[in-house]
Amino acid sequence: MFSKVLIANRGEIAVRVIRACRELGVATVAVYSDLDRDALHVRLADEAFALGGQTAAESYLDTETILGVIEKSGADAVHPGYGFFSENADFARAITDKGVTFIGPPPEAIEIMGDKISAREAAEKVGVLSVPGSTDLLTDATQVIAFGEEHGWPVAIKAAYGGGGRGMKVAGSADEAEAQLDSARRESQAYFGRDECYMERYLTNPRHVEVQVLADRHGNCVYLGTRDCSAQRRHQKLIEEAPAPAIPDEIIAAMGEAAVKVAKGCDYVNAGTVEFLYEDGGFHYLEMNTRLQVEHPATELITGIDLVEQQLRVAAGETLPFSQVDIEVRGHAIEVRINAEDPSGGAFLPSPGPITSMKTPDGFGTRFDTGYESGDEISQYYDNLIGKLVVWGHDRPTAIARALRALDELEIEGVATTIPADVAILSHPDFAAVTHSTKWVEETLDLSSLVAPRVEGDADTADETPKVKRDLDVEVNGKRFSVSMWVPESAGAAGGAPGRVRRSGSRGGAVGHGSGDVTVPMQGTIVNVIVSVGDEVEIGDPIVILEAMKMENNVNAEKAGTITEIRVAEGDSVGGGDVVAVIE
Ligand code: MV4
Repeated sequence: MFSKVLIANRGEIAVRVIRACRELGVATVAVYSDLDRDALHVRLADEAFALGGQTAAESYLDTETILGVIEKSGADAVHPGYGFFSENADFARAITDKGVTFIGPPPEAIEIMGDKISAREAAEKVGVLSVPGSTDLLTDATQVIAFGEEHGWPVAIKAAYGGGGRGMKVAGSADEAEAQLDSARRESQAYFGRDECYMERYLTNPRHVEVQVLADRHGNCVYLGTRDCSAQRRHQKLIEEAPAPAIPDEIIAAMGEAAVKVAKGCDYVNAGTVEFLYEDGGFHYLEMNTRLQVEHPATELITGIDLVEQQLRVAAGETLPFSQVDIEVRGHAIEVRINAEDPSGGAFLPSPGPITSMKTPDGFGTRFDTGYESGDEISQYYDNLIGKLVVWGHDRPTAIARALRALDELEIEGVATTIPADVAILSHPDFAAVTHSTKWVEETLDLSSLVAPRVEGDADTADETPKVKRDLDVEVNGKRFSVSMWVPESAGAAGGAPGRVRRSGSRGGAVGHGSGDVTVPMQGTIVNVIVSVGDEVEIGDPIVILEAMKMENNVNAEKAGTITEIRVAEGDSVGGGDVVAVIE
């Protein structure tokens, strides 16, 4: 086993990995951005190193700085968590070259699955069926038309280097082929910096079912049951459950075996997830995620297997301690994602800011994984996942009831959360009856009358005093050290005015009133400009779509009038408060 693991991540997943290491007697090294100086993962780790910077690019994604810290810390392994470097083959190679173990799959497997066309070919090679489609790069809409005429419409046009549904467009008929291909290319370019696309028959009402796999370096690979992640909105999962309900045992077994074949076919090692679409009793391979996923705890609760422990063990060269026949699925687990988003009216607007108070649920079968405590702040610069409620019940109705009970106990003040939307899903008869699909939240669930008032905590309970950096020289047992202290501004000799300053956390001035200047609420990327100069708009009409905090957000008109100016194009980076268009 390793002696010291560096966790190249933040938030709940960093905390999750630190806990597993602690139980195995492995020392932990946290890294942190300026904003995360006092974060829970930093508080829990044995050691912590500053990366500097605020945005993910300046901190958790700064390769050179992270590589430097890995060396400085003396860590013999790195756990990437999810996101950030978790599916970056170059990073995996860079640390392996230093003699440090990457706790994840071999870089070659990451590369095969990162390219969605080679990911299709990888399944084809081992006889696992994908959705009917082609592995040719699309150069012309006539290819889409020919495919649609032969296999039937609609046809999905997907980004070859995409993921998460971004850059995916659907052509319903031959006359939509050209426009949808152009649109898919543009969006792929904006998101991924390249525009290669391929196509598949589009399944109109599938469920998203995935299989957890685990492989060691000695050729052993098992599947650990299924998860259903159909309750999602705009490719952001809201609720996941394990096992995928209402699927015959023999289909589950066939899906598991298919997943193991795909994993073995690319010499996979470590934990991974093979995604399928399930429709009309049949399943189709979609792609493989070469990382530990957000929803892994649902699998842990139904199998009793600690996936992070097993990741560490197989990365250290151990043999899997079980084979397929030893794995039993018991009961039912549900994971509820709690995001700092305001779901009022079904809008899901990001809601960063300080968590003035948080009381988490407890009790039989109840687990809450989070990276925050009362007083911590959800930054606009990172993923806005506050935590994950994961419950186990001996059957699905028990798990649903337990999830609702636990959500009732969960109290979060200071930021708006997705809890009301989660409750709406869990208490809906369609969810109970498993008649939902990946379209259900967006097309059937009615969240229009949902009101999630932001619970404003007492501002004085949060530490709102701005801190400043003070450098000091100290001597410890005669040895000189330079230390940096972060002290309240008012405590320093120099510095700003004493006293409390109210942070502009609430909505960041995002929702101006009736202004003709259309501003974006936070930094992000423009993925779509919906209007043109000269268009007439009404209050509430979408003007641009901004991707921020992993979400696509409509930026809407706050007054009616004519668009006189558009200041951005697809793919542009913008900062909070930037004016993107003008209405007169
Ligand atoms: C599809 C599809 C239907 N037909 N491919 C979206 C995310 C990416 N992993 C693949 N996705 C889809 N691919 C074909 N040929 C429908 C989706 C899809 C989806 C998949 C999983 C979970 C949620 C989804 C929501 C919308 C569309």
